[in-house]
Amino acid sequence: MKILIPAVLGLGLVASAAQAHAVLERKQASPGASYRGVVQIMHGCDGKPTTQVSVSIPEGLIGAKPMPKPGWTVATTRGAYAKTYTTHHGTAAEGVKAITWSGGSLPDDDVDEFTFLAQVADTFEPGATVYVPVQQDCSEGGYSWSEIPKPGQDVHDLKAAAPAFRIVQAAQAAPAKATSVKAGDLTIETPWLRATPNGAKVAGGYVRITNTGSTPDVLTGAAVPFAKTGDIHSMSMEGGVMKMAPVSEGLTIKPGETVELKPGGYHLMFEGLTGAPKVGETVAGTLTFQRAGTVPVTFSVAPIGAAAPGGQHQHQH
Ligand SMILES: [Cu+2]
Repeated sequence: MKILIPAVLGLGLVASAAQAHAVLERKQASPGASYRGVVQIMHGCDGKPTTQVSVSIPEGLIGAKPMPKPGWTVATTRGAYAKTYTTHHGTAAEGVKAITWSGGSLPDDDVDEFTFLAQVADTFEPGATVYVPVQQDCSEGGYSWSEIPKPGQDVHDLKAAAPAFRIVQAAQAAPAKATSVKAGDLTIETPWLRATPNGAKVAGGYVRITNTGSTPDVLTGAAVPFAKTGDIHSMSMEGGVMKMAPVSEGLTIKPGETVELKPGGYHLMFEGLTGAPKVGETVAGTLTFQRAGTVPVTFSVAPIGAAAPGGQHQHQH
């Protein structure tokens, strides 16, 4: 966290808020993903070396584990979570709530890192900030970097703000598995679906199709195991409202042309859902063309509402 305000420096004043000595190196994590918490200790206490660093693991960071550190003794405190979480390995109702590294000596002028790993609960909403309070003790004195801004309060007004990171949509962090298929003259790239909440009635599917031949082909439908039907829809603005309509004649891919089905445009519309695709899964399905016939494809599943299948551009394989 940068606390210094250039305007204040311009006036030749010393910023009055203490500059944070404890910061998290990684500023973002995604719901359900793992988080590598790297606490950086930037200074000691008024010239005195840091001798102990204690990290409070906030609610929602599950299964925290410290990384051992040469020259330091690590200890953990376990406790019950506020709720039971679903993790990669089952469920967790309790775990490490605090980690303390002690017995070392980090000179005032040096910087060092104290690292833990944890899983981020999938109940966090993108945009949320997660605070990780840190107690820094020195051979003399110490700091409690544990203040958390109240609603409406500016974090820069705090004297000793807790280190923090932000929750971001998984699509920005998790690369999707890209699959490319050739069917006759067609190249079918990056089929993907949007995850749907349980109980959803429809799911959107997207894909990029290039016709490298000399004859047009027509995409007429699609199928996945969790939907009764798969049709092609168009999307257009009508009087300021997005309207979807079935494209009953199918979507023509002319020779030399690339057609991209994507959010806000042409898309596959799966209806009569009997299941819900989950982020990170792959779904075996088919696309049906007038000439190329029924072509097996593997859809990757991006987060609910994602605009693209993954953070990286998908055309490299
Ligand atoms: Cu639709």
